[in-house]
This record gives sequence, structure tokens and C-alpha cells, in this order.
Amino acid sequence: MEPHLRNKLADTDPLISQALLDEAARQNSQIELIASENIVSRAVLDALGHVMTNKTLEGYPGARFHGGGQFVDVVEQAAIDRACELFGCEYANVQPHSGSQANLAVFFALVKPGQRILSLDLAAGGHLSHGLGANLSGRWFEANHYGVDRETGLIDYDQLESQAVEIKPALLIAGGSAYPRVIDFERMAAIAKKIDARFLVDMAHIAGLVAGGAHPSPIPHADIVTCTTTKTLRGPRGGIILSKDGGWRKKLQSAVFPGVQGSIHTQVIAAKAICLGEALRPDFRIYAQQVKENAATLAAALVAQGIKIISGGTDTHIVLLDLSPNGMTGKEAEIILSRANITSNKNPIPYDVGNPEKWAGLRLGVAAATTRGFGQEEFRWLGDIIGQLLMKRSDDAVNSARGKVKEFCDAFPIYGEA
Ligand code: DSN
Repeated sequence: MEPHLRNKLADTDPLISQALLDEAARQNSQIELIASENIVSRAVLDALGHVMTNKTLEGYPGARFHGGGQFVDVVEQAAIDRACELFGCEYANVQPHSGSQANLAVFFALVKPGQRILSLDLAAGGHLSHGLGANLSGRWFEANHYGVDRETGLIDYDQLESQAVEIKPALLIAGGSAYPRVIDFERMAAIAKKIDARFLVDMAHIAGLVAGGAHPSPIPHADIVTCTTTKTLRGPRGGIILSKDGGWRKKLQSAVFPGVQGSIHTQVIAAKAICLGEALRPDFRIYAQQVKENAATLAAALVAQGIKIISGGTDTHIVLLDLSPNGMTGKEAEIILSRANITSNKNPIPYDVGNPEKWAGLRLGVAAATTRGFGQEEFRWLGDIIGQLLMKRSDDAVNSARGKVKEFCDAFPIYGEA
């Protein structure tokens, strides 16, 4: 056998080998509270490192541009069928390499350059692929944004309706990266219908909660739904496009390939099929419910510590902290928590201005630690300790938190021995 096919990574590339080992150790020894992260199953990891990665294919199952695709066809068809069963829809495209790619393909299918789109403002919890000026979506479309009420932090649907009637976008978009409350998909669909716009829901963050029955589904209301398999869905990095019926099938199929992508990531599609299969099992419903309860517990514990939470709480896995009353930026908070081995990210809050260094928000998410086995008791403690870290900002608080974080990490290990 050629050495290239036989040698282990540790023998051929010590730099990368060590970085991978260090990353595994980091994940084990830190509490992960970044809302877009999760911890995939061993089965998903197995697929991601499989020789299926060697296979190049374009096209769709049964209609490929290269030979030898019969086993990838099994995998991709299973992923499609499972996505349709899980979300109760007739159409699924599992090829997008990411959520942003999925959104790009939907734009390609539904709107023309220069047309208007209307989406949630980034600072109010939207996503950069929904029309940010620096993103292709903001350059090619005339992007307009709706916000949230300054007091409640909630979408004001009456205000949104007036704006939509005035702007008359071709595409109305719901969803994003940091809106912690249930979105009224039915009302938004009615607004889209009133102005004859298409309605896209990007459920990237909440897909696992929808799959597990812990959050209302946008599928019956939206023309198209996109999501990632990464976040609450607990799968590999990648995107999916869904639609309740087959009406958009032809346009969406050609929008993904050859519209915005070429060959597929075969091993990732296998991993997507696995995670969708996992989400179909009854225990995933328990997981989704636990995520929701853990987030509510974390939010309540933080409020009890005197921390301001956008919208006063959460209906999802996301808890968004407003640190302006503490005279602190999100970046400073992120650093203090990281000193205690708690990982989070600075985030804009509604009406935040200025650059990321000055954002007043810190976004927390409970999906990864819930996968690890954390329950409400652990999240109650986390809320207390995060509150104290942010209030006291002292070395004593950091040291005491770090000791407890280690206890929890040791009690809830990830993957066991590598
Ligand atoms: N949209 C980014 C986030 O929510 O963190 C990445 O998925």
C-alpha cells in the first residue's frame, strides 16, 4: 500500500494532528454556550471521516453526471426522505453546503437582482445572508429590514405589516441568528400573501426544536424553509431547503445545482442523513424539550442575578444578554466568561450601533451543553455563576467558577477516549 494511504495523521502532520487533539481537549474542558454550536453523535463523526469523501458527484439521485454514484444515491435519497418525514414536507434538497448557500439558492430561484427583500434587522437577531450590505444578498437585492419593539424586544407585527405594504418586497424573510422568541409564522405568511410576496423562513437556529416538537413549525406557512443541520438539529455543517409541496421543486433543484453549487459533499450528506434519522427517534423529542427548559432556567437564573435579558426571557435555546446597564460590552463579557472556561459570543442587541467591539450583547445558547447531559440544575448554577462573573468581574469569581466548570466537565465528558 502506498505510504500516503497507510500513514496516520500524527506521523505525517504533527502540527495539524496536535491542533486536532487540542481542540478535542478544549471542547471537553469548556462549557460551550455558543448558540450555533452543538455536539454531534459518534455516528455523525464516523460519516464525516468516511472514504465517501473521495466520491465526486454532480446532479441528483438517479440523474448524476459521474459514474459510481449508486451508494451515494442511497445516502442522499435517505437524507431527502428523512427530512421530508421529520418536517412533514414534500420537498427537501439536502445538498447546500451551508445555510447561507441554501438561502442564496432560494434567492436565485425566487427573486431577480434588483428586486426588494424584507428581512429582520441584523441587530434585532437577523442573519447576514438576508441582505447585509457586505453580503451578496445585500448587493444584488434591494434589502429592507424590519426590527423589534424597543421596549419588548419582540417583532411588532402591525408595524411589520405597514412596512411590508409600503415597501412591497418580492420576498419576505423570517428567522435569523439571535431572535429568542417564537415567531408568528402564520401572521407573517398572511402579510406576505396580502402584498403578493413570497415567504421564506430561515429556521437555522430552531430546526432541532421544530423537529423535536418544542417549537411551532414554519413549514405549513412558508413557501420555502431553509435550515442548517448544524445547530439544534445536532448534525454536520451544512444546509437544507424544504418546502411543504412540490411546487418549487424544479426551480429549487436547478438553483442549487448548477445554480450556486457544483459537486456535492458526499460524506456530509451521509452525516446529514444520520442526524435526520437521529432526530426522528423519540429521544430527540425529549432532547428538544430539555433544551427549551434549560434555556428558560438559564434566563431566569440570570434575571435573578440582575442581568437584563432581551425580551425578558426565551422560547428557544437562545438567551440574549443586554450588558449596557452593567457598563460592559459583549466583548468584555465574552472574555470574562472565557477565563472561567465558558465559551460564548458577543452579539449586537436591538438598536445596537457601532462595530462589534462595542456591541452591548452577549448571546448564550444551551443546545451543546444539553447534549452533554446538563439539566436544569446545571443551568441554574450556570446562570448564577455567569451573573456573578459579570457583576463582580473579579479574579475570585473567575477562580471559583473555573473550579465548578471543571467539576461539571468531568462529570459530563464528550466522546470518551478519542
Ligand atoms: N449564523 C452564525 C451564528 O448564529 O453563530 C453561524 O451559524
